[in-house]
Amino acid sequence: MPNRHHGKSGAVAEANKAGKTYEGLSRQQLVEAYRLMYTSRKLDDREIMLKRQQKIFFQISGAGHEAVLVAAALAMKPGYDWFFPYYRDRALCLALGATPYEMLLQGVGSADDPSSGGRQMPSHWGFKRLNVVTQSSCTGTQVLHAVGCAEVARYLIAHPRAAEKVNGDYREFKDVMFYGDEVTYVSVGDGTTSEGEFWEGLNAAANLRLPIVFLVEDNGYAISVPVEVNTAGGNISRLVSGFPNFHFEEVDGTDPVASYGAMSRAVAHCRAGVGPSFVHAHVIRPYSHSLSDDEKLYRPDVERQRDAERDPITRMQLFLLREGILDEKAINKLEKEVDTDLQDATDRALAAALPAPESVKQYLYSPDLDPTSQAFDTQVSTSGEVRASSDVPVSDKKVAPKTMADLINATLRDEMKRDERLVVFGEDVADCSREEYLRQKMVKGKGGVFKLTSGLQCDFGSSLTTSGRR
Ligand SMILES: Cc1ncc(C[n+]2csc(CCOP(=O)(O)OP(=O)(O)O)c2C)c(N)n1
Ligand SMILES: [Mg+2]
Repeated sequence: MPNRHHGKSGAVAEANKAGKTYEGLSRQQLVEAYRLMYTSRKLDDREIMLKRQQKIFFQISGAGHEAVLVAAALAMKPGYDWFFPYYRDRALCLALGATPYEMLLQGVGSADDPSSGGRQMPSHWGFKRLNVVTQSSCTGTQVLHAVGCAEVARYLIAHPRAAEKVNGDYREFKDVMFYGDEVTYVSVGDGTTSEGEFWEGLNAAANLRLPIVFLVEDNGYAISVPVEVNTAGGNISRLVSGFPNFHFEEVDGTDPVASYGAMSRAVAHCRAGVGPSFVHAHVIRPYSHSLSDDEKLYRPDVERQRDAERDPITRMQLFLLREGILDEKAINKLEKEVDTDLQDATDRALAAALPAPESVKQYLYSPDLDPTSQAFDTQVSTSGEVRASSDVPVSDKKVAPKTMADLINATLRDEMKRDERLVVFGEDVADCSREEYLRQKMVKGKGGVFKLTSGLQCDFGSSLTTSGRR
C-alpha cells in the first residue's frame, strides 16, 4: 500500500514528517478505515431500528467484525480480486466500494437493489461491479464456489481462448475478465468450520495451490453454540495447521492494524502463486446472532462485558486519539458526517419503488429463450435413437441401441469440443490420474466410475479431467 500523506492538523503533519506507517497503512488510510468501520456499525444500528419498525425484511449484523473486514478490503483489489463473503461482511463490502444506499435498497427489497432487484435476502451481499458474488443462506456453501473461482483464474492462463466471446450461440454471453494474478477471498464463521464444505475447500486449495484466502471470523459462537463445543480443541488454527502449501495467520480481528498486516501477508502469498492462505481472526459479537435471537438467554453479563472491552469501534477511536491522528473534535465531525449521510440514504431507500408484481418472473428464466418451444422438441424411437425436433425426417435405418451412459459421454464430448470452459470435475472421472501410465501406453484408461467420462482425458488432456477427486 502506498504511504500517502494528507495530514492537515499540526499533530498529523508532525507525525507524517516522521513517515510513520502502521503495517504499511498511512494515517489517512487509518482515518478512512475508521470512517468505514463506524459507517458499518451505524448502518447495522439503523437497519435494526428499521426492522423493528417492519420497514425492512431481514437484518443480521456485522457488529464486532468491522476491523478485520475493512483491513481485508484494504489489502485486496475491488473489481479485480473476487469475493465470496458471508452475512457478517458488511464492512468488507463498504470498504470495497458498496454504498450504504445500495445496502438499504436490498434491505427494503427495492427494484433498484443492484444485487438482485429486491429478490435476494438482505445481508446476502452481491455487487457485480466489485466482483462480490452473492451467496446462499446455507452457511459454508460459498467455500466451494470460491475454490472453483480461484481455480478458474489459473485455468484461464492455460486456456486463454476459454475467456473469449464467440458470436452465434450462448458463448456470446461470456462476461469474463481475468488477469492471471487475481486472488479469491472467502469468509466463514467459526461454527461453519465444522461443515464438510469448509474441509473440502481447504483440501482442494492446498492440493492445487490455489490463490485463495480463507478468512475465519471467530466470534466464539455459532448462534448459541460456543466455539469449544463446535471445534475440536477449541481452536481452528491448530486443526488446519497440517495442510500443505498454506500461509497461516492468527490475529486479533478487532485490531485493524494487526489485521491489515495479517491480511496483506496472506494476500501476497496468494498473489505470488505460492498457494492458499488461512487467516484466523478473533472477533467479537456484541449483538445477538440475529434479531430472532436473544443472547442474554445463554451468555452471562460478565462474558458480554469482556467482549465489549474489545469493541473494535471504541478501540479504533482510542487508537486514533492516542496516535494523534484525530482529536476528539475531528472524530465527532467525522461521525456526524456519516450520520447525516446515513439519514439521507435511509430516506431515499424508504422512498424507493418495490419491484412491480408483473416482474415476478424476471431473473427466473431467460427472457429470450422458451424451453417449451418446438426447437427443443425431441422424439425418442424404440431403437433408443434420439432425434432432435419433430420436423426432422425420420429415417428407417436401424441404429445400434445407445445406453444413457453412451449419450451422456457423447454430450460431454460435443460440449467440450465446443467450449473450452468445460472442465470435468467429480469423484473418479479420469481415464487414469497418473498420466504417465497413459502416455507410456502402460494402461488403457478407465473412464471414471460409471464410464460416463470415458476417453475424455485421453482426448482433451489431463488439465480438463485431472486427478484427485476428478
Ligand atoms: C447449512 C446451515 N445450517 C444451519 C444454518 C442456520 N444457521 C445460520 S447462521 C448459523 C451459525 C453460524 O455460526 P458461525 O459460522 O460461527 O457464524 P457467525 O454467525 O457466528 O458469524 C446457523 C447454525 C444455516 N443457515 N445453514
Ligand atoms: Mg461465530
